[in-house]
Amino acid sequence: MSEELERSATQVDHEYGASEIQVLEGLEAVRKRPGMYIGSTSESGLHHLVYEIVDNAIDEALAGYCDEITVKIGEGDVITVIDNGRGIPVDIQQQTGKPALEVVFTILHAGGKFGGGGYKVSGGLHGVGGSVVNALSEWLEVRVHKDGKIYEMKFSRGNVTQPMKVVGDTDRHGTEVVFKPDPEMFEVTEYNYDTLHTRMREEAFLNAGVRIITVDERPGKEQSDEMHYAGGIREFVTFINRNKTTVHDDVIYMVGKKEDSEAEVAFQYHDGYNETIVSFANNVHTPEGGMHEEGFKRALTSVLNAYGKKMKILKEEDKVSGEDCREGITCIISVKLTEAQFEGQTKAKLGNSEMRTLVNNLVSEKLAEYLEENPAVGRAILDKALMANRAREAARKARESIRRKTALGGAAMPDKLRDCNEVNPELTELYIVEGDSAGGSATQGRDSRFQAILPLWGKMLNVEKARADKVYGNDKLTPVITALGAGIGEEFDLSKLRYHKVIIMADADVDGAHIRTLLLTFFFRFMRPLIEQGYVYAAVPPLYKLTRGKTTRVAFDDVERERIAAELRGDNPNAKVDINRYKGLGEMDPHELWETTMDPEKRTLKRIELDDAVAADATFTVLMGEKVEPRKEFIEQNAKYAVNLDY
Ligand code: 1YM
Repeated sequence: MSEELERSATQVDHEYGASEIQVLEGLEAVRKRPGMYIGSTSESGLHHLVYEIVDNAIDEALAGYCDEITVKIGEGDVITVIDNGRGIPVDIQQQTGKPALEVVFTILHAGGKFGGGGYKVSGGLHGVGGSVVNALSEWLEVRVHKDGKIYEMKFSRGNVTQPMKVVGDTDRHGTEVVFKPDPEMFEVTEYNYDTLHTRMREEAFLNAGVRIITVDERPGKEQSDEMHYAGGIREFVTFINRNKTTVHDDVIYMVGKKEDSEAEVAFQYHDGYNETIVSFANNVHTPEGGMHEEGFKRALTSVLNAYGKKMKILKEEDKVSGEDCREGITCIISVKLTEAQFEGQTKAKLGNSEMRTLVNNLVSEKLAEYLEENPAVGRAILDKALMANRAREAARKARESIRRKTALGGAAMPDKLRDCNEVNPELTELYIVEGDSAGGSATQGRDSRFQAILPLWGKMLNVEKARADKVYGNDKLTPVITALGAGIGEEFDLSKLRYHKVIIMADADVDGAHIRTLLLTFFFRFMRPLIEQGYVYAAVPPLYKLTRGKTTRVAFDDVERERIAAELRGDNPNAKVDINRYKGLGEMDPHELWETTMDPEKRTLKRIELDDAVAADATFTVLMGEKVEPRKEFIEQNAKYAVNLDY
């Protein structure tokens, strides 16, 4: 059955103007395998529905007909997207004998982002997502304001429930799409305003001049924002650097075209050490980089070396490496092209080699010019690259000494590590535990066949304020690096990782949150794939212990505490139930710790997810960086989530 469906879906994909039956089967295929079309049916898929509709409005903006888009979450998590473009065409289409509007929302077009076929490009396959969103909505309504009339059409789960009709007069133009995601299709149906807002802000940065308005109308959650950046990706860089101390005032910006393609680059250095390069192709984020990033990196390195020599900042035999040139850079690269090829494991890497040439030529030419005209900026950037070069040399030596120590001693694991017996990393877990006493309980309570324990003690290094060589040589971090076995920084190699679950176990209080944040910052800056691949977890210890007579239970939050207290009392409202708050992990005996926090059958683990590297970068900068004011602000704003500060 499903094979048959797939075949008919493919047919609809390729034969535009399919029959009624095929239309239904096409949308049925979307409902059968929604993940193929929107990635997943989790929260991310739910939000993806909105992006598909917004993409159509953005395409209209790129075509030059629309400059305002509103995205609204209404009561019951109903989504409304409105633009002021030309309005989707309503005239009857030759091949199908139906209004174009109906075709847009009922025929599965080629080029779905997750299915086979090509990718959508601006000016190309217009409106591909409309039918997918329609198929996955309990209901969807569309109203088109065009040529003085309002045209309306309604659907339910992809089926027409009201054919297109004129419902009134208008003096505006544009498209309004309102839909309610089908609860039968999604694991969750509640929208997250911040998620939509962050994505819409990105769209506003990438499409200079387009005004995007986000509104949350749900009772108790009312808020709205208007985003409009005349400066486009320049303002994106300023935004990312907003809490950092910059090395020069200007954001360096360049744009160039060749035939149908366009490339835009904006960057600025700050006084930190990490590099943030965020690239896009046709407004689609390419987290794995690709040709456009390569072109930028090559050009940056060669221009800075040439300029350094010319200005005698670098000696003739000296050279700064690519990494040196990118230390502390915040850079946005955005290319637009007609036939984008996405490659890599997650289709998140741009494969078009002509983009390498385009960006390389653009940056080579324009950056050299810019540095000639702005020698103070040139000097500041080269000084920074030279400093990076020296530190990298020191770091390399420190790293080598770590490697030597590890190699010489064979399995020279840290003294404090209590390793497990199993050696297959897919089956093993490392608990990183705060404090020696909790470490002791964990060591006694664990299942030593597959659980290893590494206690941490003393003051942990804040890597956000330290240079790489200090990090490599740090006596608190070295045991972590050695125990994990996968190296660090540029040499980090996931295939050598000794445990596929790295579990941070810290107290459920502010100090615990601090330790957790310090460790996560370290992983994020120096072992990012560890987080990206989902290997890092936080253990969730209980907050309360409740005792009645010989019965003991634990609770993880206040609501659960009340529920369990009531259960323990049973029919006897006067029964005495002792409630104790755990002050820390160290208070639990080994058995309790195993039962509540370590037993895979019973424990709760939170996987640390990296949805958005830009947002995570900002959070770590604010929490762990130099500036005090933004940190205070962040903590005040997030005080009520204090325990979850780092997720
Ligand atoms: C809230 C969502 O879909 N806007 C939108 C979509 C289209 C047009 C304008 C449009 C495109 C063209 C001509 C064209 C679409 N049209 C089609 C199709 N907003 C939203 N605004 N006139 C209007 O591409 O030539 C698909 S999307 F295929 F019918 F032309």
